[in-house]
Amino acid sequence: MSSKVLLLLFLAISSCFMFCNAGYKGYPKYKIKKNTLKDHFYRKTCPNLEEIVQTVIERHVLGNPNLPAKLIRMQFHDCFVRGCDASILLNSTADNRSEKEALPNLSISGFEVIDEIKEEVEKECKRVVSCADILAIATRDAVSFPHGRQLWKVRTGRRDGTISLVSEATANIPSPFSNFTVLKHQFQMNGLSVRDLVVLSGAHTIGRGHCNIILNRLFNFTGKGDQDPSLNPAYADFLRTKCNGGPTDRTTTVELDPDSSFSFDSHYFEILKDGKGLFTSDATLLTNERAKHIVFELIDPETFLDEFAVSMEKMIEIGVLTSPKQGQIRKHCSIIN
Ligand code: HEM
Ligand SMILES: *[C@@H]1O[C@H](CO)[C@@H](O)[C@H](O)[C@H]1NC(C)=O
Ligand SMILES: *[C@@H]1O[C@H](CO)[C@@H](O)[C@H](O)[C@H]1NC(C)=O
Ligand SMILES: *[C@@H]1O[C@H](CO)[C@@H](O)[C@H](O)[C@H]1NC(C)=O
Ligand SMILES: *[C@@H]1O[C@H](CO)[C@@H](O)[C@H](O)[C@H]1NC(C)=O
Ligand SMILES: CC(=O)N[C@H]1CO[C@H](CO)[C@@H](O)[C@@H]1O
Repeated sequence: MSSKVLLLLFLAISSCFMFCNAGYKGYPKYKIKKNTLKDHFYRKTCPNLEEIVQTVIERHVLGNPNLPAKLIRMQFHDCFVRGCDASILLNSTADNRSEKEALPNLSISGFEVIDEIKEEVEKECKRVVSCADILAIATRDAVSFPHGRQLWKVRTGRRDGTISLVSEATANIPSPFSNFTVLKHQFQMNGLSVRDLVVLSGAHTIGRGHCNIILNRLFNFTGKGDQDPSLNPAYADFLRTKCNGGPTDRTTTVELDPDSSFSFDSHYFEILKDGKGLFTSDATLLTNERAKHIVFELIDPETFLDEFAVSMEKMIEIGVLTSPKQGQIRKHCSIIN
């Protein structure tokens, strides 16, 4: 090849590095790239880290069985905005409203548990362990606790971001009203496949959602006082006994996976198949043939847990900051240093 061709090739490739990830519609440019997380990043600098996290988490989960759902949702929201950099943990400042304030954060809680773990960790390993890693380990341990084994692997070495903007949360966190095409795209933007989308939606096997998010499906789907035809009619009747279209709908919640909302299992895919997915974003997984096929595969309990581990291990490494030049190790998880 002539040197001119090589130069052109080089220019094409290097400009792609700079611009190909440029995102769409105001998405921030997270680099989806190979990172340098390690199996035991803190082996030397904080050997007891995992034990400390596990001890605090188990105590809290025993007292609050909702915590696993709160934390895994927090982890998802963190990773979808600027990568898994603990930006979700930051408080608003005088200048900037932070991600926590975004509407999609509705009902995210558990921040104080992360703060408590950080405090414990700081006592033993001062300014060594990132809040992003603590969130990842804490989430894994909270969800895993009832199973008596770690459900997925958490590699470590993330650093903490310094920016948290409400506008980015609003733009990047998937909406419960979205259709399959939009969700697929949002996951793709984060390096996640259709399979990951379906598998990770399985996290809706635990936890609850607010009535006001499903009112359209129950009462006025097309503006003609009708209900969403993709919602199981008997289940819609049941939901209307909880969500009545009144003012309490802002605070009333219903289970995402009825009768099984504390067990992290494949039951979500069972009910989804029966038209009992709570949100449009759940039901829409049946509107695509490939996704629907995956839904049916995931009804098998062991397939679900195995695949969830694979997809979760991908999700928790989205856009991580790993170079010492990037980000920082926060002292307090809710403010930058
Ligand atoms: C596919 C796109 C997704 C959408 C549109 C979505 C949307 C929502 C919404 C609207 C809620 C209810 C919030 C409330 O009313 O308080 C919710 C709850 C929840 N989501 Fe998702 N979610 C998605 C994916 C995920 C993923 C990937 C995870 C985790 C891996 C997850 C975990 C949870 C959990 C555990 C809850 C229950 C939270 C609680 O009990 O407080 N979701 N989700
Ligand atoms: C962040 O906000 C929470 C809740 O408002 C508060 O409890 C916490 O003390 C704040 N963090 C810092 C470091 O001020
Ligand atoms: C607010 O966010 C902007 C954009 O990230 C940043 O440049 C600015 O320093 C932030 N201000 C504060 C007080 O955090
Ligand atoms: C999905 O939603 C987007 C945004 O609302 C819309 O532009 C698109 O037409 C929808 N796609 C389908 C297949 O309904
Ligand atoms: C249903 O939606 C339509 C169109 O948005 C609206 O005009 C109508 O008042 C709604 N009906 C009820 C009962 O909320
Ligand atoms: C936990 C948390 O910070 N929730 C916030 C989410 O956004 C709403 C609306 O802006 C705030 O009122 C909540 O405080």
